[in-house]
Amino acid sequence: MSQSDIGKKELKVLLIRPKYSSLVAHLEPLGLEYLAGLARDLEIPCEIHDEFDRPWTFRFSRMCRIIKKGGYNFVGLNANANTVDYITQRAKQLKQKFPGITIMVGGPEAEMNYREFLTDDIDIVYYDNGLRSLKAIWSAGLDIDVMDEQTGIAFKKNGEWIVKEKGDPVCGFINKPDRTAFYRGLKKNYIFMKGKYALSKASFSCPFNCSFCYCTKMNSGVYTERDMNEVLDELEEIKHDKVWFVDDTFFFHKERVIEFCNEVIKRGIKKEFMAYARADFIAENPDVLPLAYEAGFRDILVGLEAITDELLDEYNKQTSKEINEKAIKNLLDNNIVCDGLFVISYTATRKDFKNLMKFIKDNNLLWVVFGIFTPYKGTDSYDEYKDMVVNFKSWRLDGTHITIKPTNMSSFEYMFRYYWIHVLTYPKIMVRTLFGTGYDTKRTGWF
Ligand code: B12
Ligand code: SF4
Repeated sequence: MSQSDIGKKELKVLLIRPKYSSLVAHLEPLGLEYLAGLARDLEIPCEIHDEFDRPWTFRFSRMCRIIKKGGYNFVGLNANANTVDYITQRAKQLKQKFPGITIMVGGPEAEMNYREFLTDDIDIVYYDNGLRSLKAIWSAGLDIDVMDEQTGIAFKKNGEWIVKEKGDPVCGFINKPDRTAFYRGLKKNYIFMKGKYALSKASFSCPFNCSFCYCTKMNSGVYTERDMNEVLDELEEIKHDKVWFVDDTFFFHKERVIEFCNEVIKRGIKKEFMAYARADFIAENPDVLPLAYEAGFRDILVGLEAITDELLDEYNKQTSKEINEKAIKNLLDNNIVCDGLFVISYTATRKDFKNLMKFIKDNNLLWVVFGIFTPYKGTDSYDEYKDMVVNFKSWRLDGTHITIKPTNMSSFEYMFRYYWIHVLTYPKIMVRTLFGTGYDTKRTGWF
């Protein structure tokens, strides 16, 4: 693209969320909704094309049709680790078909690994904390001098990539999301066996440092919290009864959690909440749980990760098997579902798979999610394992594929056992949901 293409444009923006296969959930594209909200405030015509709402077939021709029909001259793509190749390939195709279009990539993968997108066909890569730089460049119609003054973006000047330093961490959003895509996509919205959820985010990054975790590196690795009243106002505005707080650790500062719950009750907000918490917080603070239940918390996602102290130490989790067990018990005693998240190590033995099932049974865990250990680029684990990775293609980086060769069995047997633990656990979730007892945390049987 020539420089003249990028300077001072009347923008018409199409935001695209690439589709990837997911049985666990299909939820609103909250990141892009924040961009759409910004466009709305700046009076820039903008639409979200969420590929999750559309079939797998004719994806490119559909994309082209939408661009043509809407007259869009700016395409923004949301990137995750598992969509990098798709995005770089689509950018190439789009540039061939619409040479005058500006293509920008942002999102979680771009935030840390922006270099992956510095290709001939992409014009701007966005990796800043927050959307201040985007606001400036959109307001200026992509004026090259204004771009040069920003933080956290890479763009081309005279055919060369200019890479700007990332800006400071943020502790809030500069605009409200435009939830049109959420309400429009509600029909297809789901979390496996749980129903439809809106998303909200009340903090950024995580103060801990688990070796496999990408989240803790986000927002320049600085944990910050949004203004509580702003979050509560947002909740009141969401016209939906179930909300998932996608904060990496919602339950961190005890006083804040208590204040949040009291305010929800005081304001009469009647919603069901789901959120992430660490096992040590739940184990140490059972007194918060009755209040959390009263405020509406019904699901707490806990990264239990492993069932041995050795593996937990290796992940730098700073918890233990005992803490995990205590956390599960505290949640179940307080009628809150513990959604146990496990990472299956490449070192897993047959006995480990068996012990995992025993742990789940002994602790009466019903809701479980298993991910295969994946050393995402940008994490400490990647530095440690980058020489051991196999078949590290982007579409395989979704936690359901082997990227490090199992050391204690063949890849075939490992995958078989990985699927088998789902066969052993998921039918019970389905039956219990069918019988309306999926949230009866004291129940142990199948019905
Ligand atoms: C909710 C969630 C999910 C949900 C899906 C949500 C949905 N909307 O459909 C589910 C559970 C399905 C999911 C699945 C996966 N997820 Co996920 N998920 C999240 C989580 C917790 C929150 C995402 C969110 O809503 N953020 C809030 C919004 C506001 O932030 P945002 O999307 O980052 O957008 C901001 C910026 O990035 C930027 N931006 C975003 N897009 C764009 C585009 C442009 C053009 C620009 C300029 C800017 C921009 O602007 C936004 C506002 O500031 C994040 C954790 C996190 N800390 O982000 C992980 C996270 C995004 N997931 C991640 C991953 C890898 C996955 C998986 C692909 C694999 C896995 N093992 O988890 C799977 C897919 C598995 C499968 N096959 O189903 C990683 C991404 C790492 C990476 N390098 O890409 C994260 C960071 C967590 C992690 N596991 O480490 N996920
Ligand atoms: S795994 Fe959870 S606790 Fe650990 S760093 Fe990531 S978000 Fe924080």
